[in-house]
Amino acid sequence: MSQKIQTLGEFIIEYQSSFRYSSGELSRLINSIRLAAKVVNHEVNKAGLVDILGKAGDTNVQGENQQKLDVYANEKFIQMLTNRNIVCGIASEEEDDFISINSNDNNNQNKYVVLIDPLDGSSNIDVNVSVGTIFSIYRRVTPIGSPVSLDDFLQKGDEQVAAGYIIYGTSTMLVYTTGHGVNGFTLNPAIGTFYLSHPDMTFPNKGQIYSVNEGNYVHFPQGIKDYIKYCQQQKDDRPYTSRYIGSLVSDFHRNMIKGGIYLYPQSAAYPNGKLRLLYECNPIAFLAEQANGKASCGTQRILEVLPKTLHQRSPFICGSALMVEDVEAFLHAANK
Ligand code: AHM
Ligand code: MG
Repeated sequence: MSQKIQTLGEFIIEYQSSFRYSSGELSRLINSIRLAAKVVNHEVNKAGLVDILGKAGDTNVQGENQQKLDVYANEKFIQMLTNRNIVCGIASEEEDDFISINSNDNNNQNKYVVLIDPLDGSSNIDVNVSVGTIFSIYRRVTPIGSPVSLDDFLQKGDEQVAAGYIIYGTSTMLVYTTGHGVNGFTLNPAIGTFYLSHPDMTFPNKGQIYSVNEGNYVHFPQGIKDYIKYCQQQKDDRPYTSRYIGSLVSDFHRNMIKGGIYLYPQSAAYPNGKLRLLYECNPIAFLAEQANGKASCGTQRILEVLPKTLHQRSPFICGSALMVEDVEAFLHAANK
């Protein structure tokens, strides 16, 4: 039986009516992300060939070195979303403050804000390892036509309208959800078209992969240490396999397909966890839940956490549902 080949563009049009609020605006927004993804992909693929590697010399709001491609990706995504006039505000890992679009002329009738990590895991670029873009989309809470405010960005993850990532790996994929499951599209670089390659992606309920930076082991909470020991124990389907790329999108992507769990708990360097709640944890958590997985900060669903600041960090435990439940149980037992 021949399978219908569908491009991302066709898919967006076909499923537009199933969006929570259907006006075509969200479709145009996802289309812009698709376009920016292709532009960034082109540059990422050239990274080994042209003199673009190395530090740009700036540091971002978290005090970390920015790679040149971080800067490039940040500019491209912001440009694409701004020029096409489809959002009213953008927050980025690489920007101290959110960006309000057309806030002075009261003409901005757009209702969506985007939060983005333009190039996550960028320390991997120098060594030719996969990196990713993560995005999260909300409806604004302030009145349409007024300037956006911080409240538009500080919404619980549960309020997300859409979220996704682009993985620049052995092939480039765009994976996203609008709250109706998760679908993955692979780029054919020869013609610049994304094709539906992974329809309805789901986590196996349980897997045998754990992904964590074990170099931080001694600083982890006791419950996490206990869980890691449990993963290593010779019993039943254990020991599990340890796989850690150090690039959230890639680790998540592999675990979703094969079954597994990603952990970034509190550590000495990052007492509140390293990952940013708004543009790293929330979009990945939304995808995880839409794919039958789970995401937790240890004591609560990530999507229920009420954000207080734009660049807030959170411990992050995400993956196959039964494995996340196991970690929560270990944490609970250790805290008794
Ligand atoms: P970044 O936003 O500075 O790239 O940091 C986020 C990345 C994640 O992709 C990855 O999972 C994690 O940091 C790796 O951190 P570490 O090197 O501490 O293990
Ligand atoms: Mg990041």
